[in-house]
Amino acid sequence: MTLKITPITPALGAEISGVDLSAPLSNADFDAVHDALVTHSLLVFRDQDLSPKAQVEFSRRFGPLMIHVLKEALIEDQPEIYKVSNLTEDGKPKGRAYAGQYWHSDLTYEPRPSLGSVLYGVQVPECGGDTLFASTANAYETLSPAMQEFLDGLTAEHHFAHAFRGGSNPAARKGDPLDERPPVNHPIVRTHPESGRKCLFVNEGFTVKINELSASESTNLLAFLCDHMSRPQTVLRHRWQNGDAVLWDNRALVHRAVDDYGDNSPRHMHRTTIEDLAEY
Ligand SMILES: O=C(O)CCC(=O)C(=O)O
Repeated sequence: MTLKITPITPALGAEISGVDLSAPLSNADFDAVHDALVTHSLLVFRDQDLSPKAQVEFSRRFGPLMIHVLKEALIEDQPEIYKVSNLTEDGKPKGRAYAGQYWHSDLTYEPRPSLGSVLYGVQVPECGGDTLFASTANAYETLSPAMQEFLDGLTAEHHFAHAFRGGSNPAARKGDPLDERPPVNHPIVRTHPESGRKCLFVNEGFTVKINELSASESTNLLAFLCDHMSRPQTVLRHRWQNGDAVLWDNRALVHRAVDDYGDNSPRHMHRTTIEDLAEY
């Protein structure tokens, strides 16, 4: 099969055909996929038939896999797979329902956040349940030089519990292990270790505050940056088909799920999350 890469938008995303992720990729194909990820930040592989084991094996080519803090959403004998699902079995949720309905990059509340994620659509709604992705490299590059200079060197606090505070998140519920992860700090601008591009590294979901600013300066600047990151020129909307595997670069993107479907539209996805070993 010949691997073909077709860009989706100028800022981010490409569709890759000619790759079967259920079998081990040759080193040459893996290198091509890896390079395309660094260039486009997000890759769509259509019509895949991915077992949890095959998804884990493909994801592991990029680095060690992270185990999600929400243990009840993991596949029992394959805990590297986090289930995003609104299905139930014997009255119990089959995975995390309506996850990530706020802009975020995966696991920024960890001391070592994620390099990238693979989300595989096992069963997706006929209509709705899209995922939005936005380029944080493009966002940084379209700020004025004065703002770029101001941001360089600042740090922000990230906390898992933040996404569940404020009352606006329908996914919040009792029993979340909110305190299992203490707050951590990260630079708010990071240089991508492979592309060399500077990327904003704050997000609506997990970023609590910019440490060096007053409370109101921090709140307003974060609101501006999150707004700037989600301009239409910077956003790709992925419309899911069963069998889509989407690989994205958490160092260069934020994403969010769209809550426009209901419990009568089954949506069941498998996610793997790759750890980022780079120092910033
Ligand atoms: O379900 C989706 O579309 C995205 C879920 C999400 O945000 C995540 O897995 O981090």
